[in-house]
Amino acid sequence: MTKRAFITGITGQDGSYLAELLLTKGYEVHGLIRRASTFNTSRIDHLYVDPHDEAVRLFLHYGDITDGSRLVTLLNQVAPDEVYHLAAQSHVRVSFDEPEYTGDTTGLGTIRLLEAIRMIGLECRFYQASSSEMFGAASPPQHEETPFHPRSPYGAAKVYSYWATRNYREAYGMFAVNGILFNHESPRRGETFVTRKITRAVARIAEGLQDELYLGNLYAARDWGYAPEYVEAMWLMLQHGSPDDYVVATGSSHTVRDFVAIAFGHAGLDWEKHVRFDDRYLRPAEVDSLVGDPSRAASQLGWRAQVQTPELAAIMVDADRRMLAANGATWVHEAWPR
Ligand code: NDP
Ligand code: GDR
Repeated sequence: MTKRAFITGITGQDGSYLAELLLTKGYEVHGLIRRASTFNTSRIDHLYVDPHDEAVRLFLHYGDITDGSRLVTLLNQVAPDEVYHLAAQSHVRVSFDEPEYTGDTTGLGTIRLLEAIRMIGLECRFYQASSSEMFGAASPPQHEETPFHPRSPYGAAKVYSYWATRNYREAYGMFAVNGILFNHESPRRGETFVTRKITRAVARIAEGLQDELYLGNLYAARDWGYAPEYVEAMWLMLQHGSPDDYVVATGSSHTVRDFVAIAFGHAGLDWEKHVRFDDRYLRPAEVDSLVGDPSRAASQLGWRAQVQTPELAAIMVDADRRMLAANGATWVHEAWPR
């Protein structure tokens, strides 16, 4: 029997890698996409097959995580075996500007989806994209039992979604899991997250198209891994015998300054000649240090990060340089598992 998956956030970084992985595994994949006045499917265009083709296994449906009745009709129609809930307003700095909207999408969106599943009596496994931002000010290393102390409206909304997921598991016996993923990046990372902002700038500076890069806090430490590996962990959680919550991380951390030095160094550039400070990129409250302890994922799922942060920075710089050389017109669809 072909398994059927439903992915919210399929047009994002993780959604695109997850769709790729599930199609490779023979799944029929259904994705929720937002209607926009411009195309927003550039990360998944390479997976698209004409719907008139008999071999088609990827289906896209308009909808929005703020529209509960649409989630009910859509889930009823698709009847998936596995639901991966990745859609969110995912930018921490932006969540301070748009706290109510972030609560509506990143927080309430999850309960809308869980409630839609419950209302129609759908027998499916549910994955919630929880985040290391829930730990916030808690001291590293952080693991599944570390108490949450979110430092942003985004982090607070993710804590709400985490507990909603656990509550539906405990209250209704749903196979619902939280993947508590630490930062993961790739050539498909959104351009306003710090790693991609840095690697794009490195590519442009190396070509003489730009001279300066403005950043905020260089001293925050993050546990940065490689996104294609992290979507594999999502899938493994839903194949496990029983539902549980898992930290997914590399187990080591670097500061933003380290990442800058590695990325510039990889292109033969001296970062101190190009990087400038701009306080507009500071946050009202910062998360100083995140380092995940992925022991549970290793022992129960057999999952371990392969790519560490220095190699990740090199992968991203190389990809951005290639994309720039190709006129920045397309995404680089690097072959899995690299
Ligand atoms: P992205 O920001 O790249 O993608 C977010 C996705 O959510 C996009 O497909 C976006 O659609 C969609 N979306 C946003 N708002 C809505 C809405 N109202 N209705 C429907 N869809 C919506 O995020 P990532 O791929 O990096 O992350 C995936 C998930 O994992 C997110 O929930 C994020 O918070 C979480 N996470 C990410 C981590 C990371 O390091 N990447 C770490 C831990 C958790 P559109 O393309 O139209 O904007
Ligand atoms: P984060 O990622 O907030 O960890 O959330 P981001 O890349 O935005 O910031 C990481 C750190 O870099 C510092 N920083 C800057 N950040 C941005 N975006 N732009 C800058 O110019 C800049 N200068 C310094 C930040 O202050 C911060 O300390 C990401 C998102 O993907 C979330 O959705 C996810 O849940 C978490 O990772 C885990």
